[in-house]
Amino acid sequence: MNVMESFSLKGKIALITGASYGIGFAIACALHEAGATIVFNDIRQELVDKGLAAYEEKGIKAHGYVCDVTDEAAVNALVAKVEEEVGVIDILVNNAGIIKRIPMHEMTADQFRQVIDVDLNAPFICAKAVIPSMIRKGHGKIINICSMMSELGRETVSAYAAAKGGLKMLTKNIASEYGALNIQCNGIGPGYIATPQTAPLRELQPDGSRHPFDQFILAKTPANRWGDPEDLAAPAVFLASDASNFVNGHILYVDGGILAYIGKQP
Ligand code: NAP
Ligand code: GCO
Repeated sequence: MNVMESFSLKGKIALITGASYGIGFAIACALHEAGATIVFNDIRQELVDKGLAAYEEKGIKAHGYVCDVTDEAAVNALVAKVEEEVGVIDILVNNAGIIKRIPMHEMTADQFRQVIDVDLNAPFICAKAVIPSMIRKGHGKIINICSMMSELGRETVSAYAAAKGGLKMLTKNIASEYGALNIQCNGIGPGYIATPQTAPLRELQPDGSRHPFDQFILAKTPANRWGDPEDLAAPAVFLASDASNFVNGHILYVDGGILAYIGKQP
């Protein structure tokens, strides 16, 4: 096959979870540019409407649904509805996620469970829902949005790190379990990306100076900048396409070099 053609997603149907804005939206736009039909969900109608308007503005006719990815019955119903109204899902991007920044000794078990539920249990639920049709169709691509916290810890994000570390291993296990059936499951590990999720870490100080965490991230990132959601676009197309057919169980870190670097010397 022609190399450039192997990146084409023409005729493919992609479901990207939690993709009304931010990283999911940028990935969905990229998959569309490569030829895929875009299906997304979000947790509230208001977000789905906002997403639909944003896709339309980019000339993309996306299919948007309300669905809580932690609700197994709702996810199964969503997948059945998408199969009926759009077609069988070829590509699943598990993007929906939450974070709670709370010191571990102050975090309740319930708060810990909420993060694990959205960031780890939900990717299991969504992958489980699409795999049977992928097996019948003879191929499938699952991309799990992991994190720096799949590899590293830091203060206040115990639940998030536990979930994203678990998601890395779920990725490897799906690859192991279904690789022989031509299903590839890989992860993308974004570095620090400028989205609403990280906005509190980038807020300007009252005196107009950069937030200390913002300065910390710049000093930890060889690229010397925060990532943009668009930085994840082409890596997602690679992992969604035939170009990556022999790549399975891999986490592609798109982090401006954070994981390679000890940090700026004083
Ligand atoms: P985000 O705020 O985490 O966006 C995630 C989307 O998922 C939001 O629209 C959110 O809705 C939705 N969502 C939350 N819970 C849901 C549920 N139960 N069911 C369905 N949808 C739900 O923004 P983001 O920064 O673009 O993050 C996207 C993914 O990348 C997440 O998995 C995140 O952990 C990961 N990530 C982010 C960064 C970063 O630096 N930004 C880096 C590495 C990894 P609401 O708006 O209502 O919350
Ligand atoms: C935090 C951040 C991170 C990032 C991202 C890093 O509080 O440290 O929110 O966890 O969002 O996941 O890859």
